Amino acid sequence: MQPDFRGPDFRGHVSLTQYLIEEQRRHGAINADLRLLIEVVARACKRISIAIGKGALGGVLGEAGTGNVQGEAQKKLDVISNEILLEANAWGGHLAACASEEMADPYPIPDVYPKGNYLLLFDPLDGSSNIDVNISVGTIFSVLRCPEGVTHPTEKDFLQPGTRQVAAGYCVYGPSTLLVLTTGHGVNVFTLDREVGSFRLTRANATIPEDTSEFAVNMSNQRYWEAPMQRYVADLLAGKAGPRGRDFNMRWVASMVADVHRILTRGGIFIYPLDEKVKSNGGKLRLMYEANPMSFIVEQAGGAATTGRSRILDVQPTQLHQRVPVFLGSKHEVETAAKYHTDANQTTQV
Ligand code: P6P
Repeated sequence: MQPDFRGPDFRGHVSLTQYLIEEQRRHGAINADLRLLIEVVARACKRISIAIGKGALGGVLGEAGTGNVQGEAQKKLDVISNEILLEANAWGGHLAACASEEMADPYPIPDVYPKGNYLLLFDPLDGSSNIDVNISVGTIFSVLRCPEGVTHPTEKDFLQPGTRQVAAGYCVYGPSTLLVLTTGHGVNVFTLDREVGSFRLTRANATIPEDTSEFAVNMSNQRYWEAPMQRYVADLLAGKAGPRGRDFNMRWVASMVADVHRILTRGGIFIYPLDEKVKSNGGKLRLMYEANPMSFIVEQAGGAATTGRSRILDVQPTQLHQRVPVFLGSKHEVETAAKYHTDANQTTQV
């Protein structure tokens, strides 16, 4: 009987490589190319973690003096992280192209290298506005299959709904550096062992509690929210005396990776709703390399993820950098928040 590396006996002793080989050999869940892709991304995240860890001593803090396709000023580490991921993934022969929050167009694998069957999308450094104040940030990635027969993918080849993801993950650069990964068979958490330089399995089959008393939202946007969101949060804030019958706590790191990891660890609901400020853009968070990978992970951990009106993973993308409203986390709480919106829709339709 082959060992089950997800068992409690193996916690902390199983490397990411051993785990991925087990997934390939025993479960047939991944193939050699996808295993290589995940290992290459993990190695790139290790390099990003080292760069971040140097902080002021590495001369990597502050603005890069450039802007990205989102119209945001880039931090030096945004650019460095993006370059690390592009360079790491160029030569392995596992990818056809990459797409990044930091680049307007997809990045085709140079013709000098062999091409593979996967498309990699990433936010190289999510929450980078927190870098200069030493708060946790992260890398988010999503993996799609390249359409059959396409050797030079363009934007339209990336426009696949989140249900087509074959893998997704994030690396959170916090007090410890953690890699959180799903290949569609649950969610596993790996901690970077800096002395050895490898990720070790530290939490197998992570699940999100179905109920919570903790919500994450940027309250300073309250005056811009739609009516259902106003009502939902007002009921949370009313606490024990209100319709929810219990008190709620609030957290907002302004780093999606950090907020989502807290929710993966102890439950909660993360919300970036449609509001008057972001309505013209369709929302704040990007679908392809923020909402979709995080939704895949959250659903694989037993949680839920919706735009408030529909399942995020079902959204058919129309643009590479399109944005969506996001409600994700503890299943029952996400369903409750969504009901405020669907009830409002029915009322307005009457
Ligand atoms: P706000 C970071 O820029 C980000 O994309 C997410 O990581 C984070 O949840 C959100 O934006 C924070 O937005 O409007 O609170 O600064």
